[in-house]
Amino acid sequence: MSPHKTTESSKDAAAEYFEKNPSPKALNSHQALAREFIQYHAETSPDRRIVLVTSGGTTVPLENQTVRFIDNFSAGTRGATSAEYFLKQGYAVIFLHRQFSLLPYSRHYSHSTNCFLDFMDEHQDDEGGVVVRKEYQEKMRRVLEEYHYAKQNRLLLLLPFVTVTDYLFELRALATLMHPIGSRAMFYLAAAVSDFFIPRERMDEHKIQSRDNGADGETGGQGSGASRQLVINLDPVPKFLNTLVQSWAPKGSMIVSFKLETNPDLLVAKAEQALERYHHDVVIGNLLTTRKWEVVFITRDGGEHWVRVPKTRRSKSFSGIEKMIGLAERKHEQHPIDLEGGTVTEG
Ligand code: 9Z3
Repeated sequence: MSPHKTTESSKDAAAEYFEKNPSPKALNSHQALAREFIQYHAETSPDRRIVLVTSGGTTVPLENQTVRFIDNFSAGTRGATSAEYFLKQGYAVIFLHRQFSLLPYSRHYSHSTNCFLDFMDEHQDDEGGVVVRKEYQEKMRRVLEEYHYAKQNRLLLLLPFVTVTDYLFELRALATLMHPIGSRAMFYLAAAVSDFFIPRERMDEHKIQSRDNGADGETGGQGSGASRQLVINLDPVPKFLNTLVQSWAPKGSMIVSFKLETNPDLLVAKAEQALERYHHDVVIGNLLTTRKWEVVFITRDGGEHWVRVPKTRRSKSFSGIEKMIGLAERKHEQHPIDLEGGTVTEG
C-alpha cells in the first residue's frame, strides 16, 4: 500500500472512530480551559513553548455503565516526572493524565510506600500544630517552591481522562487548539495507549452477568446454566499517531512518541518502524522491565541513542529523565539535533 493510501485509510478510520464513539463529558470544559491557557501564554510571553505531556494508562470499559474494564499498567511516573523537567526548562505544560495517576510535584508524596502522614509529625508545643519531619524538610521545600512557581505563573494545566476513547478525543481537541503557537508546540506522548477497544455499538449497557439471564450482549458469555465463559471481542484502535502528525498538530510542531516493548529484540526495530510510518520527530523506546534506567532515542536522521543511568544512581523513577528531556528540548530548539555527549553513561 502506498504511504498516501495508508494516510487516507487511517484518517478515515480515525474519523469513523470519532463518529461512532461518545466524547468525554468533560471535553467542552477541558477545551475552554486549554484555549484560555494557550491564549494566556501566547499573549503574555510570545516566546513561551508549550508541551502537551500525556501520561498514565488508558482503560477499555467492558460495559457502558462500567463495572469492569481492561487497563494498562502505567502509573504515570514517566509523564509526571517529565512534566516537572519541562517546567524547569521554561515550558508551559498541559498535563493530560489518567485520573488518579501520578501528578507533577505531588508524585513525590503520593502512591509511595510511605503514606503522606509518614512525612508529618505533631509539633512538640502546646498549640497542637503539625510539621513536616526534619529529614524530609529540605526536599519538600524544594518541591514546594517549584510547585508554587508553576502555579503562580499558571504554567501547569492538569486535565484528566479515563478511557482510551476519552484520551483520543482530548488529544485531537488539544492538538487543534495548539495551532496558534505553531512550532512552539511539542507533543510528548508517554501515556500507555490501548491498542484494542470495544466499540460503543457492541458494548453492553449493564454489568455483564456471570449467569445466563437470557439477555446476552455482544461481549456476553457463552453457554448457559450455573456459570459461563466471557468471550471479549475487541477491535483495533485506529492508528491515531498518523492523523495527529498529518492533520491535528500544528505544522512544524515537535512530536515525540514512546514505544513500549517487553522483548528486547523488537524494541529498536519497532521504534524505527513507528518513525518511518508516522513521519514524526522522535520515538523514545523503552522496555517494561528496564524502563526506569534506560531508554533509546530514535531520530529521523537514523540516530539510535541510549540514555542509561548507572546502577549506583538508579532510583524509583528514571533519574536520567533530565538528560532525556534535555535531548527532546534541544531537538525542539534546533534542527537537526546534535546528540553528541547526551548520554548519562554508556554500558
Ligand atoms: C511508554 O512507553 C511510557 O514510557 C511508559 C511509562 C508507559 C512505559 P510509567 O508510567 O511507564 O512510568 O510506569 N508509553 C507507551 C506509549 C504508547 O502506548 N505508545 C503507543 C504506540 O507506540 C501510542 S503513541 O503505539
